[in-house]
Amino acid sequence: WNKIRKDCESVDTSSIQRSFVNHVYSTLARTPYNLDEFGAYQAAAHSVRDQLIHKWISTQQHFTRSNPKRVYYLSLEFLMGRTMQNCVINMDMEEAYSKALREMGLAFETLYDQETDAALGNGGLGRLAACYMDSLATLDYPALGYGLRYTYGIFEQRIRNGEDQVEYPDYWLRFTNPWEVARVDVAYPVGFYGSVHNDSAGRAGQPGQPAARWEPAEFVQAVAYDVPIPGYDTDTVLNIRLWSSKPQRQFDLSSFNDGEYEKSVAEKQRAENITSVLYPNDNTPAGKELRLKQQYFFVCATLQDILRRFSKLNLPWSELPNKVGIQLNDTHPSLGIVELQRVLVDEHGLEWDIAWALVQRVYAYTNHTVLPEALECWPVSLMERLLPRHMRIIFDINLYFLRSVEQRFPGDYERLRRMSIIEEGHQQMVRMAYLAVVGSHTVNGVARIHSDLVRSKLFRDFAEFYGDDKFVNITNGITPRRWLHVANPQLSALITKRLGSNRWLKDLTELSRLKAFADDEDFQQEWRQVKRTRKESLAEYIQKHVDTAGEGPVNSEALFDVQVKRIHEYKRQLMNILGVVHRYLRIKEASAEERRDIVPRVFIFGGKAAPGYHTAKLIIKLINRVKNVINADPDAELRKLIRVVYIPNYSVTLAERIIPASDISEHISTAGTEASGTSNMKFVLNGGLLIGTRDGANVEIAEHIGGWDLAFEFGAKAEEVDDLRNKVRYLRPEIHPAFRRVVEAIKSGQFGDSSPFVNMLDRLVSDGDYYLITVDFPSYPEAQERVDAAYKDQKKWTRMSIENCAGMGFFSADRSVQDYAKKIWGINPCPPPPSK
Ligand code: 26Q
Repeated sequence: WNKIRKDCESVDTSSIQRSFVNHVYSTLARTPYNLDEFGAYQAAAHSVRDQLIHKWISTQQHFTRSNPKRVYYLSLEFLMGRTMQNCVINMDMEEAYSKALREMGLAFETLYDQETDAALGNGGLGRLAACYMDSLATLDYPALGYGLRYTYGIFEQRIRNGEDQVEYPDYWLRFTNPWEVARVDVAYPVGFYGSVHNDSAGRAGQPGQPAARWEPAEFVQAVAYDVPIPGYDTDTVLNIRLWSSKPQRQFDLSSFNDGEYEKSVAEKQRAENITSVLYPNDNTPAGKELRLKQQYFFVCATLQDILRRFSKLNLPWSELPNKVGIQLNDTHPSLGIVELQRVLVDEHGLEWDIAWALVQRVYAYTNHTVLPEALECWPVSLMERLLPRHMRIIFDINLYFLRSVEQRFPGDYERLRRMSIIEEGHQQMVRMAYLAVVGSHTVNGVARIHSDLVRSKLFRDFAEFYGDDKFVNITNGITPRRWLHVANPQLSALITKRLGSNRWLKDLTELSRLKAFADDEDFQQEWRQVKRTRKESLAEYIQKHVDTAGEGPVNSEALFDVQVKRIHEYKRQLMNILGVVHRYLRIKEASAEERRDIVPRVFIFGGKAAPGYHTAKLIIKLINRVKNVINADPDAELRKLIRVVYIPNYSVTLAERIIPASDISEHISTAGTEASGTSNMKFVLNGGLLIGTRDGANVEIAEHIGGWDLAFEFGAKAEEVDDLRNKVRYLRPEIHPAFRRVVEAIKSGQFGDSSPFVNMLDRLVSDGDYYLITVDFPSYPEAQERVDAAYKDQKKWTRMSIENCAGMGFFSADRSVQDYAKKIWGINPCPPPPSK
């Protein structure tokens, strides 16, 4: 067996060719004569998959034998993007595959474009989970990701009539998925609804020992699909286990006769419904019953799997926290806290307090937002119906928790009301964030400023109660493999050449050695050349794939100014487009003389709006209206100076194209609202500069690159926001004339019928400017002028660009997961034994 297996693992040219040809014939049932590019991709993908699976089996066997404490990363979202290139690069097989296929007359690299993104996430939070899996694998941590295998990922966005977002289903599994392994042998039942009975000992309801029996009324099956994740430059291959819902019983043949047939088909539909669609809400929870079902389905299956693995060790329950750490990616999987308590108490007979102490030592919770409207809350009535036993357990958790608070702060009922997991009111609600705090040993924010706000504002009472140590910061990071090496091979090669090795790919702090070359003339020229190449390639993409209404190609000599991210009021794409209008009006009135001094710009927008988020969709409409008018301005000289592009259907794969092409990117959220942001890191790593507020990770990026002299800062500080909001609301300060002029221009109909926008704009200049656009607006165009001035001095600009990139070592996801491992999980790397 071993000898034959070793044979299968070999990646010399002829083995790769044999494996490729074999997959063309026996997996695809095709021949060289009818093999199109997609078929070639599929065969290559299956061949790469075989390599992946060998290493994956070895890793899992090694973990089982070594039996270390493992960490389980629970996330309702994994925004993976494409897989093939990342796999061959991480396993160091890109050249081998390239050579093997080249000899057969095929260009391996051109096959990458055939792959559909796995887009099982909304944005930052889902992409973060994907980056962390890459880093966990690269650093050989014994980790396992858990998620849901949605049949439909984030919707496909198209722009209708050149202005409005319309959504299309993303049926990504259309042509089978080579990057997963169906595990039909790994399946668990999941129950919903039903009733709760006191257990035989009659303990239910008694303080301290509230065991009971839940009899669900409805069951489905969770079936496992495994997605292997190779580390870079290591044999470790980790696993993401995604659950798919299936009906519990297969069709009962005897019922086909008596009208039961339709019923059983309907039942199958109902079961499969649970994992059918990713909810497209980013930072705005959807209070839908099906979403809550998804969340419970997820944690119920996941915990059965984790506990089955633990039970094989034959250890006492007291050992659970020494073998199992569970990280909650936001509150979305926080029902896992309740489910573990239920299993320990109801199914394994542990005493409440003993079980609860274990639960708290197992879980840790990552918070990704302080926006009050984005915090997850569920109606008690819904929870009671769907999960009656869990609802009772939540009430009990809350009761014991509030009793302990009352002991510390006797008679402080206002405090109890504030801290209660149950929000009282017209409709009782479960505050999932409070549940997550109470059920975890550690809570972390995702950038320093955000973690400070989490501790001092959002969970202030809890920090006072538990002590500050429960609340820590782990600044987000990104994987340099995908976001530099894969996305920007030209820059990666240049850096490797200059540093003399590619060690920086595993230790990103190595980039700091680039600082020494920031003024080097030759290096600067090569650096600029890379950026130029990437801008030209994006210009080409826009020309080919974006509806430019015959406007001709974008000028790749112009400054590329990019804002790509989910559309949200707090991210202030509205302020950006109003700034564009301001610039447009200024250029229009400028003399030929003055125009000679203006830096040509291309404003590039991209991003999806949640389908039900009216204002976000309106902002997309406005951006496109402005775009259509500016790009069609009769003044040809003006059109050379300003151009607007909306790239539809922003995705991981598009990000890999857009980010390396940016000169400046916009991270302009109202201070204190963006938890971290991660694209800011990606842009800077690729030599783009930032314009931004003192928000999220911007603050730390500025520190690490050498201060705000190397980035363009503007706007109110987080500490000022509360006061400013009150001022705007009650005192109505003078609106800056430039801002008024922009609003008037839009209202005058210069960008088409203004009626859709009037409300949104009037709110800004009356008392509804919650995100302080009018307050920050004057300093925003002013910061843009500093950008123009810096860009005119190309030598200075290039130096800044190199210094920016050189300071990014800290923002590797490798550093982030090491922080988690040390500060939160208490786990160690478990590297594979050297292969003989
Ligand atoms: C919740 C309940 C029901 C339906 C949907 C949701 C839901 C889904 C996704 C709520 C929020 C999200 C996504 C949030 C998100 O992406 N947050 C971002 O996380 C990044 C990684 O930490 C940060 O960099 C960003 O600042 C933060 O906005």
